[in-house]
Amino acid sequence: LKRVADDVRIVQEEKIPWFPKKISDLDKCNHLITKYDPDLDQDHPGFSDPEYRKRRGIVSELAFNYKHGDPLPVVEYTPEEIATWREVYGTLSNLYPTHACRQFLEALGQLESERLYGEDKIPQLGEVSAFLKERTGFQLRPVAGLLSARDFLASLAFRVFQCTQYIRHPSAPMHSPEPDCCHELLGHIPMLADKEFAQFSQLNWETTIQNFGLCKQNGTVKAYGAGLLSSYGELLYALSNEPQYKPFNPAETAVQPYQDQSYQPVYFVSESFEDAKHKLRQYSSTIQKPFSIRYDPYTCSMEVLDEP
Ligand code: NLE
Repeated sequence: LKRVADDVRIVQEEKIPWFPKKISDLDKCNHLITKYDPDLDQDHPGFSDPEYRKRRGIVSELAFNYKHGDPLPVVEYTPEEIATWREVYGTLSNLYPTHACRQFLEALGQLESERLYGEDKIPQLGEVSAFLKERTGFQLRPVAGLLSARDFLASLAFRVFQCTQYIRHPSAPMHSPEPDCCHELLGHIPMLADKEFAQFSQLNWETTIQNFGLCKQNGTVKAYGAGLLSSYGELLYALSNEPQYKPFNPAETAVQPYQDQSYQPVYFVSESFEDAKHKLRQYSSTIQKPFSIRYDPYTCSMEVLDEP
């Protein structure tokens, strides 16, 4: 009898597409979407700059070679790269007080007072990962470019955030078509230092809202999406009266395509993080799954549970 039960179990498991079950499985979550990278996207500001493409390739190589448990790679940034960072950081800093949500401003303030963030150096992943680990248990690993949504979200389920380390092209500091270290460090990291937001993220907060979300705070609309917080151009645009706003609604947001080449036509506004979390939970409970999973934080692994 037992053998029959085991056979049934095997058949069931084969139908389930592969997903990482332990944190070291994230070494296999490295599928990139290459349509926005400078080798393929003719509109990428670095497309016709072979030096830039070579440098981006070298930095990406560090991520390709990385295995779970290795120390996070250190990149020696060039003076030109630091100048790009300075421009992005300096310009965005002027907008944050009026445009960014409270949680972002608090975390950025901490990163600055601990001297991890400032205009003069590009923060290294190792020290930023230690900062996050202490606050919300999030940790970083390097990634070579824009990840598939599946791999990106699977990593979040382990409280691992995959970070690019190369920097955007100096000719276009105010908007990058692909993620780069400015996007990760300025857009995502401060939000991941907030306990509640970290929890949403682990719940597989989907990618559109993670990058382009807005929320109401004290009666005004503020940005928390990372793609906005790292792009001076889009941050201004998103909070102007040009784009369309819709209330955050997971069923609609989940299927709204986003595009990185330019700004979004529609932004979703949450009443509050609390409300957004509630809506997301409700929505997730409607998704049909043949099994459920539980994350075990002691072993950093997923337990697959049979549906009762
Ligand atoms: N457009 C963003 C920026 O300029 O920082 C990057 C978006 C990556 C999804």
